[in-house]
Amino acid sequence: MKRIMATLLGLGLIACVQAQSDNPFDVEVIVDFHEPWALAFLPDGRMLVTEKKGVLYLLDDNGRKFTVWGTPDVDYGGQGGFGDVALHPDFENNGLVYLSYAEAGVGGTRGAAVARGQLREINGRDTLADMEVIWRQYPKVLGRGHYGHRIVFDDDGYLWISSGDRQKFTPAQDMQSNIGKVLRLNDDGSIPADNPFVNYRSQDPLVDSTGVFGEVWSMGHRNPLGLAIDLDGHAWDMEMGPEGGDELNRVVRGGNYGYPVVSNGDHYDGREIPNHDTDDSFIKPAIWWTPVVSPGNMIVYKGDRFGWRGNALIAGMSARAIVRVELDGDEAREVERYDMGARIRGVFEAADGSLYVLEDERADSEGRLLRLTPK
Ligand SMILES: [Ca+2]
Ligand SMILES: [Ca+2]
Repeated sequence: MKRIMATLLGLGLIACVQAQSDNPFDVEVIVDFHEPWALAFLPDGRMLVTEKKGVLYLLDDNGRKFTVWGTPDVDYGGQGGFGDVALHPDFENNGLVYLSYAEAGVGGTRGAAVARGQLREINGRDTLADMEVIWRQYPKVLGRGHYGHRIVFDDDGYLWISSGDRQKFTPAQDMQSNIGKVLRLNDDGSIPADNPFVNYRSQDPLVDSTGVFGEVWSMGHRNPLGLAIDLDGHAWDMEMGPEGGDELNRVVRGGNYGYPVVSNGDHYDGREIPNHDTDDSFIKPAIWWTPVVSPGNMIVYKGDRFGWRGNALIAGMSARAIVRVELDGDEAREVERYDMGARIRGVFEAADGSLYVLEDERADSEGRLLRLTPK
């Protein structure tokens, strides 16, 4: 069967094959990538796509890929490498592109970082010039998991970063670190004066992590791979749970989402984590999933083309599907699930309301870019 599918793909008949699905959209295969992670649309219709191993591509209208130069070195391995890509809200005037990625530290430690540079053509090559790091996970730790590092701008121009717990559990509840948190920054990485913990001070006089407290918007997050702003300008995060217990949260100012004290999943070694309903001091998820979805990313759909305006769309890796969720105030419910037949790393909305999808991997590819249009 795989061989037949591959042959059909080679003949360009995939649209015909996939049209037999019940999904309310047609699927067009644009181009192949190797471990793609994120995508951002330029105002002229071209796209930036990150590959985890550390390559940033510009993709033109014809699906041709051009390497972008000047990007930072990444620590590739495990869950680490290039992460997200986002444009500054005023990109048309300042050309600024933001990248998140895993960065090596001393003694085998690692951490996510966010850098920005200006997209320019230099000597005929698309280049990110004047790259500067504007944020780092603190502290760097051993291991290559749970970076999180989705980045998104809200309607007021603040930069939001989801910072995973790095598989270290307790730092998600520890204000000496910015891991296991959702963060809100100014576009240059500085701390907005109205963030909830700007006046927090450590009780330990030996601790000097000045600046880290102020970045925090909410805490107690595990591995938030989905981060999106809804139609009201409010942030939501979608987290991978441990064994079970993926969760969607409306992220409120100063909120504590409970990890690792509570989770509707449990540890992989079988040890139980008390469920959310055992402790009212933490905010409960708007939705939780067991069996899990394993989110790649999440958007809130803002166009008109699909009739899904205001809904969250979650890229499901283990679910091998796009999960559509209705958001209503601080409540949410899953309304439909679209089987994609592959692990889905990301779903992205173009200016015209069409959807682009990055696959994580499949039998015959390491990750294709698809375009979805309503039937
Ligand atoms: Ca939680
Ligand atoms: Ca549990």
